[in-house]
Amino acid sequence: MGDSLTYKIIRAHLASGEMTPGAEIGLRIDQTLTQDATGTMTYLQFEAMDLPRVKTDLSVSYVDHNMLQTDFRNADDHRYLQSVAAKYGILFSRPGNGICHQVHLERFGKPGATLLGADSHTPTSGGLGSLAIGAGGLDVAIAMAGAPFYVPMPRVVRVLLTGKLSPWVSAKDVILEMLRRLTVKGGVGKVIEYTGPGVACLSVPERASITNMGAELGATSSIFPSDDVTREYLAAQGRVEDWQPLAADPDATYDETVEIDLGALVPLMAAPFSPDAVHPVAELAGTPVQQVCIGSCTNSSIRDLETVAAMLRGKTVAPDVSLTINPGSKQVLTTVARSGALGDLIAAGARVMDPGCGPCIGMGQAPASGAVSVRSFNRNFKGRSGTDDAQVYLAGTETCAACALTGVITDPRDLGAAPVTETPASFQADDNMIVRPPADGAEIEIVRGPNIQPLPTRGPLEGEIAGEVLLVTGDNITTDHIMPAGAQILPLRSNIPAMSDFCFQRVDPTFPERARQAGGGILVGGENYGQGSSREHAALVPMYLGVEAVIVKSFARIHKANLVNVGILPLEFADAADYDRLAQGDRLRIVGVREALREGQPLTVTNETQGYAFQATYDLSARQVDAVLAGGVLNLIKAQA
Ligand code: MIC
Ligand code: SF4
Repeated sequence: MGDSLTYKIIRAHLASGEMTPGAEIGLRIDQTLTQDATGTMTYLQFEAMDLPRVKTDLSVSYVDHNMLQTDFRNADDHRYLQSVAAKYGILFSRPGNGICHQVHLERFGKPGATLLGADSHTPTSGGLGSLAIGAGGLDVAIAMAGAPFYVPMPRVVRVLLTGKLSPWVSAKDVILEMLRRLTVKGGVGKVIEYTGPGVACLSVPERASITNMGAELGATSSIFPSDDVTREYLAAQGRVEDWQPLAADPDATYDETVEIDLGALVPLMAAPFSPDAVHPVAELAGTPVQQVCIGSCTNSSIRDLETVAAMLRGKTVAPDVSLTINPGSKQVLTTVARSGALGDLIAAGARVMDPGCGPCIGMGQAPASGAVSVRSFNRNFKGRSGTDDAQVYLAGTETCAACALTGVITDPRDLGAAPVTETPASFQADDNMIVRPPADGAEIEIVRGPNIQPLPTRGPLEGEIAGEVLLVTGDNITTDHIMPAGAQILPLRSNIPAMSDFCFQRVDPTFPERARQAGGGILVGGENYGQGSSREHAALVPMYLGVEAVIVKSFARIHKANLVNVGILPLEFADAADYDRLAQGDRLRIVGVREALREGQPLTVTNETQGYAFQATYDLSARQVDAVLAGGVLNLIKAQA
């Protein structure tokens, strides 16, 4: 029996553990990436490890999320990141160079390499055959220190692609179809591996749109083989030497198979407020649209912008629509500027902005009250756009441009013949906005503005956890619910005390005050708790507010790892029915915690308010138990040193 591509790359990077699905493995990491919103915490943690230099083959620090610079804080963060990069041997991608995932795909992603990124959409580089995984900042800091990354050995899903996309149907529709079938928790614990004859019809940026949004399935990663199409892409990037052919063995075995006939797909769209609320565009057609946003790490490639330009050429954006465009990178922007497509976009009335995340993370361009916004992005969680009651839909670039032209949700197939765009044979590959570190950074001073506050810490886990249930949430709670982003809060990413005022702001604005009054407590949630962003702030801030345990029906992977990393105990209901009995304000007590964790025994949780007890379990490796007992991974590392 042969290996899947996922198994081949894992086998080549296995540092510890058995390749049994669900069991913890240690993976050697070749490359890391960070972005500014998660980067400051990551590097504060790397600094705490007291090493002279990173030990990876390549580490890149990108600035792409927060570039509004409404005051000194944001610019201070950029300066801090640039100085840290120079000191520790990290490449620094300057603001304006583009979205981390797009730039990494263009300039650094490598078939067969492992990439760990402090951002959930890191699997974008899976589009060229890299095993790319998103993680919390501390895990990335540890990888930069040369230690393995620990993750449950994934199950591997084979997606067999057959046929060929019809005109007006794009790669985005492939991943929306996956979300329609598997839902936002369908990928948890799995790597999604794309195979089959349909693969060859997809370009690398199209493959990357698909692997990017595998994050919305909750998947550990998504990956395409490295073939002639990959070779051509890398050659056009002037780095054909990074290419190697890679694919699953012909007799590879998989845990699951999903079949998609590309030819049978139609333009799809995710309705508010979840990326898996997928419908054919035709079903939603006619709804008036007030905003269209094109960009984000999912759909901001040269192909995307050339397609929009071809559709808009000589026309004008509908009078009630504001169309914004964020190119994915400087390379994309320069290419469309030189080809003339940029002129077509501007002439048609598009508002062209910085290459960066922009409206995707609520950094400007918040829609009007109750407005319908159609976006080529990957997340439409309530309030993420900056407007609580905005109705955000997710679609491919073709559908977005069609809506911008007509002012209503429009199936692009109603517009006649699809535009034909040409991919340039070589790209504007210029790394002049990447600052390379000096050979020796010992003399470099790290520059810290007043917004960069020290990391909060906690002591070891006590033998007894007692406290009140601070909040009971439903299923699929995202890290955007726990720790929102946006223009008001992102500048505080290096300042946990200041961020804590916004914890669970959109779920219950009284939460931070109540948590402080109660001196901490316990959180309760449903299925897939903590899906979405990798931001470790969603664990650090509750820890700072005194949360000691989170009890849920199930966790999303990255958030659970982040809880362990900061020393919050992640527990699961042994019987999901117990979730229904708990109420906010109930006092819970768990005794003998340390012994039970050491022996791998379930915990008994006594509800003192209602007078009953229930069982809670946990799925933690021995390493994770040690981390929780120590009060977090940094405490553990210090103790071991
Ligand atoms: C996101 O898309 O939510 C982000 C912002 O890129 C996050 C990272 C962050 O919160 O800084 C992610 O996806 O991990
Ligand atoms: Fe940036 Fe949006 Fe991509 Fe996150 S999902 S990295 S905010 S573009």
